[in-house]
Amino acid sequence: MNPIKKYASALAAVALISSMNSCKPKNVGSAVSGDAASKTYVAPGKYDEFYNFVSGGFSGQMSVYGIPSGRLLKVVPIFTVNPENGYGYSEETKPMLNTSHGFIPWDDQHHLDLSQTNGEIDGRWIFANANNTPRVARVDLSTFHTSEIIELPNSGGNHSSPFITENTEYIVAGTRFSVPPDDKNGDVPINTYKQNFKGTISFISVEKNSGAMDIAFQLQCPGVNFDLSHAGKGKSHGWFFFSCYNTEQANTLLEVNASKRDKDFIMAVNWKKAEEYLKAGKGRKQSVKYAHNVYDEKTHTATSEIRTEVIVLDTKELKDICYFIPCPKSPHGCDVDPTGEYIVGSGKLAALIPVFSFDKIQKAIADKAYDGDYDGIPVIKYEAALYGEVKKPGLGPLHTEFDGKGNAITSFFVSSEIVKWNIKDLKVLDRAPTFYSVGHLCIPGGDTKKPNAKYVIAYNKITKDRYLPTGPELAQSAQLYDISGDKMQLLLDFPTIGEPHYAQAVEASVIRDRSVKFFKIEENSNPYVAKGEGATKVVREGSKVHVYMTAIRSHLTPDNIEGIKLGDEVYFHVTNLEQDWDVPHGFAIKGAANAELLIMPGETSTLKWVPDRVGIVPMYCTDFCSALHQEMQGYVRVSPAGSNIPISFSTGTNLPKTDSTAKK
Ligand code: K7E
Ligand code: CUA
Repeated sequence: MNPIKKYASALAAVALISSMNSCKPKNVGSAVSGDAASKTYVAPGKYDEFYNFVSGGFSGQMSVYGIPSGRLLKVVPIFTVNPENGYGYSEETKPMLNTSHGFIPWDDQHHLDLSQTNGEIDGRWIFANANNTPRVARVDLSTFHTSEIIELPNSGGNHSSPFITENTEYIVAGTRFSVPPDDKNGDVPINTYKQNFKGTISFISVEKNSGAMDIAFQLQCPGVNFDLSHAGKGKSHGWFFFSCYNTEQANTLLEVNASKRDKDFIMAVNWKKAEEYLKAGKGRKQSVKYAHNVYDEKTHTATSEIRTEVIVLDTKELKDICYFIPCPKSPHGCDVDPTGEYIVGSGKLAALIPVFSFDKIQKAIADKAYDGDYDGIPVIKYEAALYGEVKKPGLGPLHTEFDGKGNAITSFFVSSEIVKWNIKDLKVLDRAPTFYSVGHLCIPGGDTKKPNAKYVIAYNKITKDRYLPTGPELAQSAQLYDISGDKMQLLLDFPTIGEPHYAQAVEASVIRDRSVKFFKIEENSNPYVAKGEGATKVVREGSKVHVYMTAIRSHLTPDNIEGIKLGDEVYFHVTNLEQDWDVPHGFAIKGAANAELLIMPGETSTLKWVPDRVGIVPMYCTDFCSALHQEMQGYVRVSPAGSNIPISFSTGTNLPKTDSTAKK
């Protein structure tokens, strides 16, 4: 074919797929049966049975729902500043969003994975990826605080992440965009992709007790797009599987140019082998720059350091780490069943679902059943790795979760449905429409060794006619299905925050009793803590003024402050003295160019304020903390730059005596 014809035919193929985007499921009217309401009704005062942690997509946050009610419990800020509670605005939390590019207030958060022990969810942490400026975060599920964020060098768009090994030994981060390595001259023509661009996969170790993350090593791989991944488990523990697309190595119009090959790859990674090479000193130390940010629950303060080295293993030179397995048509989801034997690849443009066998892959490697290599990496023969194909499952398969009873459920974006099929005989058992264009789906524990297959939740991209209209942008949405019987039954729609991608769910009992209720004030080691009202003070250090303030129902101490001058930088270090559950105080001051603080009991938080005019400035508590919450307020007096008004502060008295320079 001449290039123009080839281009045209590829375009036609894409147009066909695009035209399928508007497929609507049939039998819409009969989708919900009469007992759905009772199955999702959680009576007032009763708790939900499951926590559901849902990625926020372009909101950069994670939201937490109760299942089966679909009630929103909390939004946890991870990569995006959150004025609601001061995350990323308070002096203590700003370092969490530091990167090698400086402070970044936003990211695109796609996947979450709960920590596991022996392949089961242990309820300690949940990890999150950042898809724009490559990072991985750890959220502590005793506080629901983001505790740690690590940036990833040699990467561009951390999409296939943060998938976890069965004992949380590692979480991985595979780059979506291949890019020139950070220590190479990146000032190259973009069309030198094939020569200069590399794909990097990071293995981030997680310390057993503290959860502390560290980049253990990186694998330098051919320049393709890594999309999703899952770890082996059970018999395949020690292996990791990544879907890749753009094996065409296109750098422009990927819609067409990365959709040409009949098959792309799933990359199987023997990470135990990589560990051996690492121990044997086969890694190359590479100088790079990446941020590592840690939040300390004792000082209630984050610190950020820039690290300058990673160890890179070259998978072209170091044999037996990586193998490519052909997988039809731009694979997206890459999911491993609870036994660890079956690896499911979902080609976005494929009309079937290939299921690969771990045993067959091992045999293929032993027999060298290869179809040559791709950029130095052996390509296993498709048939040699294949267990079988699910025929005509639907259009546009994306992601698969498992029910632990020998079945898989796959989402289909184009045909807007979820489809249940049997892993052994690869027969389709049931299908249910989604409204509409489902992306990820989630069964509690559905990517672990022990799923709890009561429900599946579908996270949809398009809602069209499902909710009251809200202008051009409609609500994003999740849908809950009962999968306890043979037939999947739609129970509930609930809107989500941001755009939901992957989600995790777990029995509430695994997490709820871990909740920290308040921070012990005697353990507060923030350098600016005031452990009682007697310790409050206002201290001038040149043009910086530090206010050591306390909050308790229902006053701030001090609540009258004078002697602030134009040109000062004022730091309000507010300690919440309460020692009881569910009594946060807020703090805000007029004209502050950031956000409020929301201070948990026993915690200290700091708001920076630069006054911009002379006058009296109100400040107050923002959280309705008691019947006299509206009384929880005070004033700051701002004087001209050259003024000689001394610093003074008080609560409940009018000391100091009336200032002589004040106008009568
Ligand atoms: Cu399918 Cu970013 Cu996991 Cu979304 S990705 S759907
Ligand atoms: Cu404290 Cu309102």
